[in-house]
Amino acid sequence: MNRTDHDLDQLCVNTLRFLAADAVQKANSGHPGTPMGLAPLGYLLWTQFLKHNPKNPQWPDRDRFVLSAGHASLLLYSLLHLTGYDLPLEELRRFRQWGSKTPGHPEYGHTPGVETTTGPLGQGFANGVGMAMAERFLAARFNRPGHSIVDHHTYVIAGDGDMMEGITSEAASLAGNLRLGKLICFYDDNHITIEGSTDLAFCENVKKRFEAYCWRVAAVHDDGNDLDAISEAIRSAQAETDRPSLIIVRTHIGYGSPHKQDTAQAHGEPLGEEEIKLTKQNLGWPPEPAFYIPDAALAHYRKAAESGQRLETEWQHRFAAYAAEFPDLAEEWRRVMNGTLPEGWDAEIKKYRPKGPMATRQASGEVLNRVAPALPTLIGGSADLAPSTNTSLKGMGDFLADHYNGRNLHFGVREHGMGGILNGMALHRGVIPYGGTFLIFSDYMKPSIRLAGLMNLPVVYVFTHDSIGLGEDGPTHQPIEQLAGLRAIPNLTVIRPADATETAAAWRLAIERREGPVALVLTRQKLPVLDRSRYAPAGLVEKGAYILTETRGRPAELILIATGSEVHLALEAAQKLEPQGVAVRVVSMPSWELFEKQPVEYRNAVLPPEITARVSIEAASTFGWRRYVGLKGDAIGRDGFGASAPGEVVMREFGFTAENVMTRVLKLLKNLS
Ligand SMILES: Cc1ncc(C[n+]2csc(CCOP(=O)(O)OP(=O)(O)O)c2C)c(N)n1
Repeated sequence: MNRTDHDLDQLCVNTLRFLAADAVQKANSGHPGTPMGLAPLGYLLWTQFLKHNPKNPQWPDRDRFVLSAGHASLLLYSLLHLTGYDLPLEELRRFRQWGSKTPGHPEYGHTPGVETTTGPLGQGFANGVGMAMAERFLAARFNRPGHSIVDHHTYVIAGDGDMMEGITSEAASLAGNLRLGKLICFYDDNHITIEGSTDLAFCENVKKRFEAYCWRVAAVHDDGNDLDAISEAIRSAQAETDRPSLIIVRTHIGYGSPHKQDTAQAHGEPLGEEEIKLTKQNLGWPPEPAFYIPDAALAHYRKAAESGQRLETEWQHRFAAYAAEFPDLAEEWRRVMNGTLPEGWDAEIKKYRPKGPMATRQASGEVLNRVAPALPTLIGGSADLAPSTNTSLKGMGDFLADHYNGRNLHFGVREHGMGGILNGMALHRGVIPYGGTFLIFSDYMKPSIRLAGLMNLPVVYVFTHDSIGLGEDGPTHQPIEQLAGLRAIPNLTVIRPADATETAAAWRLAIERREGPVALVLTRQKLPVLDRSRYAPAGLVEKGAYILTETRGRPAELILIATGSEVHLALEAAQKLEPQGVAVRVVSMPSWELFEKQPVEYRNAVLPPEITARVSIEAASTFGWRRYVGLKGDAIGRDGFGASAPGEVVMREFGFTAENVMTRVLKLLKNLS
């Protein structure tokens, strides 16, 4: 490298460093030190290796970049601005301010070029694994000899915090097993976290750990400034096709700061006006103005826009040649990348007639397998519970290292990893991802579910064994507060269908929902199939709640509101109440969220405000049911833990019997009269 190149490199690297330091200083909030340490890597990766087009952040075959250490957001924002994305410098000046495009942590859908929301450590790493899996699946499905239309890398930058979080271990272990050669992760090994040195809590050998996960591991020692060494490491990682790569880069947090480099102070607070001045002096940077971008540096960064345009144009030509030879596949590719569903995809749902009493998990498996042929990029699996969650796609092969076109994913016993990976797959686009486990273990993946909601991702969760009714496995496996917890997550639609027909309707809604995740909550135990010639149609699931049946000829004086398996209990209780002169309405309420979306007229028609005698029945925590039963109503549920015994016994012992419902109802009516 000659002198001029070196100077230009340093200019570009320091531009990044001081944009971060100045922006945090101006906001008086944020994390300056990590972008300063990572600046050389960020500069190299984004100007020489990352295949991206700043003028079209949506180009489908771009490399994906994930900043898992989301607190270092200014590294990403600065790179986006410098390389020519639609992120004006003014937005960096407004870092962390109301309405700016530069929120504290990167947010998907908010800032052009941000591929995922990161901040909760470890999630980004798992997203990267999911993106790399989606890439391999789509490559296997769509590429043809001589035509590679899906062929890109996924790059992740992760810090010590990411490495410490369990989700990273889960996702890394799976990525190694799947031999995801196009996944390249950088570990920002700066020895500092918030409380101080990593020695306080982290002595493990990350290199050996990742080698044990079947990754290729390389280390760049020095001080993270050796551009040649970093380049060499990236090139070798790109040449590796058989294993994911981890590149450990020893960096220094707050690089260049005379008093704060290598200290935890550089992690999460502004350097201070005086220290910034000293740091600029130290690195030969003019103290003024703040947010200084030398013309030569900007010009160099902006070359990314030109080369990106060229790369995309080349890809467009390749795609045109592909489309000429494989018009149907090309059409399908466009469709799946747009996230649109093929015409008539739901024909089999319409035809579905359940054969007899069955668990809703079984109905779910049947429906899933009926729609799968029409949705070639519907892929999913479970955290080692497929036989129980009924999530296997029969005859569609397993997604394995040497078989990336299989549609059955095996996440292993890694719920959290599965949650983060599903998000990454949805973020990649092109696939409809689903993942299953027992409802109780949704707790193990909550942080990822929350992020799916936050990012509006179309991910489907299949949560089975949905109540104490699961029986013998006992209280460790019997969900109580999980439904309430899931319902509290914004933008997650929870659907707990009452029978096979509602399950089919729920799957249709789950597949059609593009703007957020859906959790299907399903029974282990058999349930009767509601006779739709007697009751309202199952399609009404889309309203969230609907009148299933009511006493003929008299206005209802009492409403029983039930979900899932308890709908049958409500019907039984209603039958017993009618001869006693009580006019009952039974409302099936598979989804609170869908009901809340209905116009007030509809909601009032189903739950008329003047009928205050209301009883909810759900074999779970009653938390939240006051919303629908009101202060005068009653909520039948289970607020303590469950117990180990056959399901019917547990249900009976905890009061889920028609007799108990009757008793509670009659008591309520007496109190109200
Ligand atoms: C799941 C999660 N737990 C805690 C935090 C709070 N937090 C943000 S950064 C950080 C320390 C991370 O250390 P490291 O990855 O080494 O980052 P660096 O100090 O290099 O910036 C913590 C604990 C978080 N963002 N996410």
